[in-house]
Amino acid sequence: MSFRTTSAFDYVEDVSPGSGALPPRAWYASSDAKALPLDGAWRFRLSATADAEDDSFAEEGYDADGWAEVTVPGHWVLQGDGAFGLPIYTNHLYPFPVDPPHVPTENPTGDHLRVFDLPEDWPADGGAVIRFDGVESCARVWLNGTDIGEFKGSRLAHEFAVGHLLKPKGNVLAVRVHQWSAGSYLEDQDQWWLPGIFREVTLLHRPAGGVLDFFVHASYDHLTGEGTLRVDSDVDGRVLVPALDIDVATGEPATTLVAPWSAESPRLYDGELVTEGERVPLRIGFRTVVLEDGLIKVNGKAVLFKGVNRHEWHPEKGRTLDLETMREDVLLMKRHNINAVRTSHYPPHPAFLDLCDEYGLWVIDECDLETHGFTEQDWRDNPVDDDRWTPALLDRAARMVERDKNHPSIVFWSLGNEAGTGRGLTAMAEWIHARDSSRLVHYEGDWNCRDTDVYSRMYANHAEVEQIGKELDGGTHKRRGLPFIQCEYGHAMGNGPGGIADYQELFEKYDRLQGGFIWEWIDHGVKHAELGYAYGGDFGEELHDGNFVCDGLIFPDRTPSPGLIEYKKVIEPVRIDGADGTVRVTNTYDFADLSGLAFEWSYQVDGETVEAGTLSVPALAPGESADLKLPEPPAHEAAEAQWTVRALLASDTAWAPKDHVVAWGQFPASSGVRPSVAPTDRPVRGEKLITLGPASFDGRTGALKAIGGVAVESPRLDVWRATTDNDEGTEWASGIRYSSLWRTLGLHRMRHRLSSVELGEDALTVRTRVAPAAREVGLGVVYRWTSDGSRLRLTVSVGPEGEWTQPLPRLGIRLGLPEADQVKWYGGGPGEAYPDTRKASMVGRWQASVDELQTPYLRPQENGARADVRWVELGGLRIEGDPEFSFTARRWTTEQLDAAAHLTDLTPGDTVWVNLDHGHHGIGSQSCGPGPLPQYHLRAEPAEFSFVFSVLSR
Ligand code: IPT
Repeated sequence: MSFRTTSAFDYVEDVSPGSGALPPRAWYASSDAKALPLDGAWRFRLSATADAEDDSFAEEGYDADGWAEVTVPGHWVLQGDGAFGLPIYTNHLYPFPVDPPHVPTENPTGDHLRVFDLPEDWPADGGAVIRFDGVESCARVWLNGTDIGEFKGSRLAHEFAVGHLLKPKGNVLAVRVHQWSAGSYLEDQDQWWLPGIFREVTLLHRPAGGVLDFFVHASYDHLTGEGTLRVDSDVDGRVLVPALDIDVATGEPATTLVAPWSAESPRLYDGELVTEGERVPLRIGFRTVVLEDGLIKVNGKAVLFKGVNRHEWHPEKGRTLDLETMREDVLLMKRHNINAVRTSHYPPHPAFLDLCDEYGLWVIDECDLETHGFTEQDWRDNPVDDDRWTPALLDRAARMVERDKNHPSIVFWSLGNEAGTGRGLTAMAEWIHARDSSRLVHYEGDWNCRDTDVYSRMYANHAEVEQIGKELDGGTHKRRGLPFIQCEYGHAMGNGPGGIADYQELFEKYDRLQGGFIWEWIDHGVKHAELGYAYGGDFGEELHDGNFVCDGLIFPDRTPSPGLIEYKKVIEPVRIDGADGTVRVTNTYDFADLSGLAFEWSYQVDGETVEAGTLSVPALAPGESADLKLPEPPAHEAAEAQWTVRALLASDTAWAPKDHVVAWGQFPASSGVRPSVAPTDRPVRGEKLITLGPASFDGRTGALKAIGGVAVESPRLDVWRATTDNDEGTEWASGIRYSSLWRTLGLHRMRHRLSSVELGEDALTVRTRVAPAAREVGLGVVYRWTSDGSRLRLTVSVGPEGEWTQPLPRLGIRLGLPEADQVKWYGGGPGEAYPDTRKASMVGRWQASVDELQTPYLRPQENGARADVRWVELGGLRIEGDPEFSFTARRWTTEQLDAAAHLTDLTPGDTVWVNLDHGHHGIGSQSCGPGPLPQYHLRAEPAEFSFVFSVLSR
């Protein structure tokens, strides 16, 4: 019989948070105490198990010359071109047996070594601490051969006192990092598993009489306009705020008139905490967060969160983000009208919170805690309901709150994500409430809201959200008194999310609904030499969740996806609508009046702006509206005309320049004339061809061959689209899986049976039946061609036969053109739009190349449709619609798009395939959430639509 005895490696599987670290405290950059960053190249040795090597590498004089190198901060699996292992992506499944607190014997372990000298001017007196800002998932640390402790809690800071161990030269810092530990059970977030020292390591001098920990309390009384500041500090000192003439002792309150902090006007006052041995800069924002009358109020006002969930992500560096990347996130959010961030699902790099304070974003700071994989066993053995784990949970809560407590942007502490329910969560909430009464507590996993100050849900559908808004949802007594937010909704995976405008309407209609946070900010695609961007499965993981990790509003390179453009429009802080020469402007900010915005009108005829001017709008207060008269419209011929009114920044702000468009509205002034073709020509049968006006058709099949000099792959009915991630759906999350319903029915392999080609007086009529093998259902399709000699009109009539129980993916025609590059159109643009994602589509004249029309979703799928198109010109043809239509144009077929797994699978062919669609099924959000609302369904119903083709003169 053999058994394992206690060993030097037991800490890996120990449920305790660790040993040796200092108590958590506020994270700050001192004005005068020295700091030595230990970033850069470190010696690195990878072992297959935790106990493969002893600790001799930590000894001074150890020869690590033969070791590899990694860059710190960084994840080792993203360095070394695969030599150091590879990333693993799982959503909620643990990539190891659920056997808490045990982890596999195969436990990649990275030994990191760094030798450093103290700078010449490093003070001889005082102490020093070494701070680790983030290490995944468990580390043991030695300095100059002395074991100083070990810790878990990957996205939390840990400090160790090391002053007594330092020497001027040749300090040896050794860090052993294990990929798997007991801590991994608490870190089952939906993201890549990426071991390493991924945030900075810094040596901090601690002067005698220096600052230890401090807590800035800065409240705002909206009735008097006064702010009260009190800085509690472990070490006594003074608090200075020159702009407010404040000079008080720590612990003493000072009250004076102030400008409050809000996400809309993030007023920060520079201050200083001065102790005998140190000066620390403070950035003080005065605001008061309360739960009152069942609402979350800041500075006396209920706020509406227009939020997003942000994971830390960089396509090459993983969760190692530099300051500029963090700033880019914040600027992009601000420029797209986002006012709130949930730091899903762990405390971010502290610098990100500084940026939120500075630029203005409401923050839900979330603890590094998720035990989602236990759902597979009905939450049995869930660590959050097991007292042995509670110290680790409390440690995580304290490390978050203590590190981040001085950020005015944080309004909620979140206990974590998807961890079920249990006593450990209650203990965390109690600790947090006691430590910081100036903020509220969030957690989604307990719908009874035992421990929380808000009723929070994820992916609740519109009907349920409306019930909650109307307070008809029942629930516990406590829950009934709480406001509601959707901490996740609008799953932005691939094409979508659809239906967010319908949510926003509800959020704005019912007071109890205080908004939501789109899931999520960025696609976690990993830059990859062959695949462009890799997702789950691309690294040969035995268990993975595919491209479920690519569900953001921005692509991995941080270019906005259409989802972000749509969200910006849906949440714009000014509503602009109008009719009959009057425009109504409504201020939907929570705090700001409209004095920061300038307004412009323009008048378009057939999509071209013919006149424009400024509009003077009063500085409306939040919630106020004004009806303003527009000027007399210019005289023009009978044509479609619209008013477009824009709200622009009146001057430069910290986050966007003057003239940045914040909001817009468009409304009709006069309607246009539909394209008409008098059927004067008669189809003529030749030897092999039938001719009609400028067109020639195959004499046997009636298929169009050319219009004038433009050869055409004949248009024919098309109902298929390369299924989107939302069409794919998920069994566990939504149960709506159009893709499998449609494929079972055979909509991706429709057969076309020709029944007749009829040459009439003034029309060529081709009758067909379009249906899938093995099924009774079908579509009777009649193509009727007419011409006035120069133009060609096609009218398509569709009549469903049999019993159709499923919606159609799309309904329209597909044709091929031998060459097409530049595309011009009059209709919705500039970006893509589908029935439930079309708020941001603005009617106008647009142009793009065929390549630019493609939206590069990481997993290829239907994309790029321009909606409400009156006409499009491409490949030498002008195509007008009656009624308006939607089009896509690509250098590959729908079938190729459907089959591709990565963008690199798509290679341009010789033909540009053009779909002209009468309708599309809505997009929805059922990759994780509800499907398209009924009004966006494309039912199989009788339909008729026409296109007029003419040849463009070159
Ligand atoms: C929800 C998770 O909280 C989030 O991390 C992410 O996985 C999202 O789903 C899907 O992308 S949990 C789910 C059960 C709704």
